[in-house]
Amino acid sequence: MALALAWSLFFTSVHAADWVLYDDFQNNTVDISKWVVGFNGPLNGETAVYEHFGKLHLLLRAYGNLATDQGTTGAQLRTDIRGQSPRGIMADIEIMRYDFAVCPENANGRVRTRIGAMFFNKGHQVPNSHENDIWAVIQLVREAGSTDPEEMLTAELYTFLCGDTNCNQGTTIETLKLGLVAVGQKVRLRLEWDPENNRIIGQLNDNPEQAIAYEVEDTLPPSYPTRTIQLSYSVPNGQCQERPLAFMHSTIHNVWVLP
Ligand SMILES: [Ca+2]
Ligand SMILES: [Ca+2]
Ligand SMILES: [Ca+2]
Repeated sequence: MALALAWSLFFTSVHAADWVLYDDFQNNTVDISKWVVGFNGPLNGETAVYEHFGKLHLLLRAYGNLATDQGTTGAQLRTDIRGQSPRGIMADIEIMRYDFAVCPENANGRVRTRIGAMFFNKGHQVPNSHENDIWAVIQLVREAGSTDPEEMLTAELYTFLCGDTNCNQGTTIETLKLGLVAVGQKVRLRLEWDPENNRIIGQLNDNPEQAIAYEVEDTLPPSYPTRTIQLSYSVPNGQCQERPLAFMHSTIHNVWVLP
């Protein structure tokens, strides 16, 4: 027992020494020398990004498209790390609230807050395209059809081989469940690229770390070296009694990078 404690203290201190605090959101202003804020996709609704008393708030409320009964509508609110390409991102995140309204016959969609990175390209870069970039993510996600208890989100690590310009299409390499997280529970997410051992590491709080191994080349940089924190949704189109809706409000308390 004493030995186990000593080891855990040892690893905690090594861990803390390597990671560098990137932002703790202390001055009520989003620092544009550190972050590029953007929005991808249509916005049928409202969105907000603001810093308030030590936290970055991300909020998105969006509705399905009434013009069609087919498919889903999705978009993402993104805060990208500006001008550097760390090989890890770690963040303290709390989901304040989420909400869904979907039609029973088309209960598709999800809301999620995620940290993600394009760490490398597998070897055939395409100009002005994410094709062949490897997209690695830890997300706190609620699926519209989830049978989990209310107010619970799944924390999962996944890696994806991008197959088109914006990485909308591609191939999932692997998805690993890291655990369940409650609304209002502040958690620490750690995403790290380990090129020496050909793997992407994910960790939730102090749980044992998990990793997705890959077998592709990892010596080329990605086309766009993205490091990002995002809130994104997809919601079914069409109309039933209640118009389909997705909502999430998240707070990011602190962000660290592994240079
Ligand atoms: Ca600030
Ligand atoms: Ca903070
Ligand atoms: Ca390697």
